Amino acid sequence: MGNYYQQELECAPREKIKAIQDEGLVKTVKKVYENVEYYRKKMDEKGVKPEDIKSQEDLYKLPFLTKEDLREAYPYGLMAEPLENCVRIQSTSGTTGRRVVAFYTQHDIDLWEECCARAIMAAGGTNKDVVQVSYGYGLFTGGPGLNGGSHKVGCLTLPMSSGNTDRQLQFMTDLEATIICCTPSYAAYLAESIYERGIRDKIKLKAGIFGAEAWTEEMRQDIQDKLGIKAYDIYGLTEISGPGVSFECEEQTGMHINEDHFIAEIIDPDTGEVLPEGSVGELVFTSIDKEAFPLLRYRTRDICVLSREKCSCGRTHVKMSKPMGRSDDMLIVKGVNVFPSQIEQVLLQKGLTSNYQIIVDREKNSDTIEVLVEMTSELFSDSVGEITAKEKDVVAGLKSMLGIYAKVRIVEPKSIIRSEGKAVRVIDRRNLYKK
Ligand code: DLL
Repeated sequence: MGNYYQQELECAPREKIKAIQDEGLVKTVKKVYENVEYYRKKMDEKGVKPEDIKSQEDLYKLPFLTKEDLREAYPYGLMAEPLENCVRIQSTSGTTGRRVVAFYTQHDIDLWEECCARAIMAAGGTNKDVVQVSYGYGLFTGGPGLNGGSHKVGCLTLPMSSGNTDRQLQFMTDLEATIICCTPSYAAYLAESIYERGIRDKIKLKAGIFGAEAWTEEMRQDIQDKLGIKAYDIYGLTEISGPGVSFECEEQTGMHINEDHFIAEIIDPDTGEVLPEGSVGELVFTSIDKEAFPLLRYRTRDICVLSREKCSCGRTHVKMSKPMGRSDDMLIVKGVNVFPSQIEQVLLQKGLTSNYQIIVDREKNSDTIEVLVEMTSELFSDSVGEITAKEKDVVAGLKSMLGIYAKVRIVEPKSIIRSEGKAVRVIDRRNLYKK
């Protein structure tokens, strides 16, 4: 039987979970209606009052919330607590301008870190473990979330943050880290570096907790074989708290959603209709016990399936499959959320055309992104030197917009294939989503 952080809640009978969800939902709806004008307006527009929501069977009556709402309400428009009660913000990576910002009270931080503690214990973690946290720290939720979870379990925590592979490997071997938390692509890169350096026998890892981006079963197998560990998936998003919204147990057949904190629905991304259990659709979350930033029916844009099949680990919380794709065009490149529209904005700002193509690939387990853009007729007559200077200028513009390096190639007019219907803006050669 499993290793739990909060066994009573993680393995609670369904009726108990439903009771917790119903109570939390009613409370949260009332709270946001009374304290957040943005919600009040949205609910009034839909003609729904807090009294109409008596249990999760009434959830469908509430309006959806999207990333656009969060951007519109930026920065404080959705905060449900007075500022003096809030202690932290986190934010999504890579977007300039109107970012998505989430707020936390101390209660919200505790709740989030407890979810991460559950994930660490589900991966076999105890207070005897040395946990190396190699997700980025800062506005990104990966580092702070797993760091907090590791503290709660009582593990010795190495707050490495991302990058600097030499230093990562030195600490990993010197301190004999037993659990590593990072993106799956970085885990694969670390595995390769360990072999290159011939230090495999110095590695004491037993488990890895990998998420923040899509990864395949083949990648899991490869990382497990190379490092001799069990590799666990972890899912989450900044808007809902961060990593740990759901996590894998030893069965490795999907991620348990922390249902005592979040209600999950699957909807048809085109019509918004709630789909029956077992359907593939867009995942929607409602938080039921967050104070500062409770979100009702937040559309994640992640496509997946939920399963209530009994799990051998003893946990009763519903499981979600690995995300199978997105219902919008967001890409995750080097752990950074990238929208093609941001790239287009930079190209147009720099006087280029909107005939472009984005090619995402993976070389040596590291994501690469290349932007091909057709030159304008004015540029066509320019010298090679001028074109190279323009490319560099766009590289700098993209770096400042996205925070990552993207290769830029200015190509001849009309050389990017035109499609009959929707333009094919993105070619993702990584094939990370299972079809
Ligand atoms: O990526 C939070 C996180 C940090 C999760 C560390 C796991 C580990 P955001 O930057 O807001 O938050 O990005 C959220 O990333 O909607 C998914 O599309 C994607 N994503 C997150 N985890 C997974 C996963 C963090 N395990 C967006 N598999 C989400 C596939 C994932 N995609």
